[in-house]
Amino acid sequence: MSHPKLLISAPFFTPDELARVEAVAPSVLAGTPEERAALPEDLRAGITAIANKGHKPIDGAQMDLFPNLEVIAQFGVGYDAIDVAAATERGIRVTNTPDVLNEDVADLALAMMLGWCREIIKGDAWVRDGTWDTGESMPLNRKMSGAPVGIAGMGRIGRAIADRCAGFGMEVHYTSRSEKETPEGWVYHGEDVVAMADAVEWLVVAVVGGEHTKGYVSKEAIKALGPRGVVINIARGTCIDEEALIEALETGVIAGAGLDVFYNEPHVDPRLIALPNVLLQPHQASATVETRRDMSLLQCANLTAYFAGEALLTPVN
Ligand code: 8YV
Repeated sequence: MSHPKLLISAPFFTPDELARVEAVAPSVLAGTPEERAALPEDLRAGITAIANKGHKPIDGAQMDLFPNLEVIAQFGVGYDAIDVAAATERGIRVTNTPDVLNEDVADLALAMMLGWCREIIKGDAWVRDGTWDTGESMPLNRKMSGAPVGIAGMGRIGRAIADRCAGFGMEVHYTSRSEKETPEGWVYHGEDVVAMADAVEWLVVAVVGGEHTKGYVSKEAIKALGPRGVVINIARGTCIDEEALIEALETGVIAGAGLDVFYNEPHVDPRLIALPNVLLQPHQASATVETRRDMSLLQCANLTAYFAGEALLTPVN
């Protein structure tokens, strides 16, 4: 057997994805830091690339287990699990899988918005459990079209969400490091998420994860959103002050939330699970067959380019 050059660092790959990564180069699977540390030293020395998936951290110490490591290819647009500064210091390149998931992530944001305000899960139960059949009508719910929405983070995913919201006749506000070219009437709030929250009913979080956006949607921003406010998060759990969010949801400071990501996922805070005004999803925004295939293809294309000595397709550093 040829010496492995590629470390598959996470056990989360589906059989299809795994087969695709394994086909790139001779590989070895070591899902936990302990498993990686237990690999024989000469095997570790042969590893030049890591295929990573999921949100378990790869820090400098993990990188140092592989003295000849040159590239880490992340499955996902977010690379907050990887200490990119530590990688750069060591001359290790990092790649991700941007763009191919924009549409799906934006679709799920809108699905959560509509699902929350039109109470689609409750409506389904109303039919299934026979309540409707008794002649009882479901209580009226809330209109989404035309309402003001604030998108925190106008990157590629934020833009795809904003375009969809505009399609629903919503008044679009956004925060971003720089002002973007947008259709007329979209309101730019700089990076001031509190000012934006004050102006909208819906707050959709689409900022990049990582240390610099930790708690970006702060207690003040949540409070500014007000009693009709609904927070939607398809970014990272860390981007919101989750304690402040839970308190605001429990006390009616805001109306509700639709959450696909959490601070300590997959362990969701039981207080969120107990709340009827929260719509919960299992971090599935990019999880369609089509998009996960495209993410996998892009991750493998980066690894293939690396092993062929060609330019990386979507480098991060
Ligand atoms: C995936 C994601 O759930 O792309 C991202 O950053 O969070 C999601 O698309 C994740 O990458 C799967 O590991």
